[in-house]
Amino acid sequence: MHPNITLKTGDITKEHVCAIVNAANSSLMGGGGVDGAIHRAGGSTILEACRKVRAESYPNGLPTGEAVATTAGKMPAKYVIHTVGPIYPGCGDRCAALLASSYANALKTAQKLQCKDIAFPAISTGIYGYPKEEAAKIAYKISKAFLEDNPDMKIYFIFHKQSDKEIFESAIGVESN
Ligand code: AR6
Repeated sequence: MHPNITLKTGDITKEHVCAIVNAANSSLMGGGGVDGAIHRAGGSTILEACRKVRAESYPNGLPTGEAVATTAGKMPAKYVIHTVGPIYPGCGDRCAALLASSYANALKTAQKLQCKDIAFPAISTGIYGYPKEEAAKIAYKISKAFLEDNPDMKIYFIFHKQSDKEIFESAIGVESN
């Protein structure tokens, strides 16, 4: 495991990091899963900020693979970085590239905000149906590549379920503990 990457189980809304990432949909108007949890925990200022982003920058919605930051409202994090992962299997031969873009653009956004730590959920692997092992390999590869140029960043992967953490570990070849 890369020394700047940490896997944890828990609720991402409680993470004390500069930025937490939201697995949003392109409307940015909230939803189920981690998106619902983030909007509930952060409060209405997140939705207000998302409405502003839509009106000013993305009238047709945030495209898959892109990322945008808002306040984190009442949560301990400073920012929420919203990204839209691909919907599997409809993403076809672009699935891997789109999921990689979600991770890479979220990391770039955190860097622009001068964040030194960021927490990710397992983007696309819930309601959007992306195979968890494949998604883990992509998340880890993009994170490691980013850390080569940004050795000060700390990256956390937060899993709601212990079994999902174990799938990630086995996908990247790490023993569970
Ligand atoms: N903390 C950390 N991880 C969580 C939490 C939490 N509080 N809650 C759920 N997860 P999903 P997607 C995990 O479905 O597949 C929404 O409706 C969950 O166990 O949230 O990208 C959006 O609005 C899973 O491992 O995101 C979109 O419409 C992971 O987060 C759609 O779902 C991602 O699952 C996006 O689907």
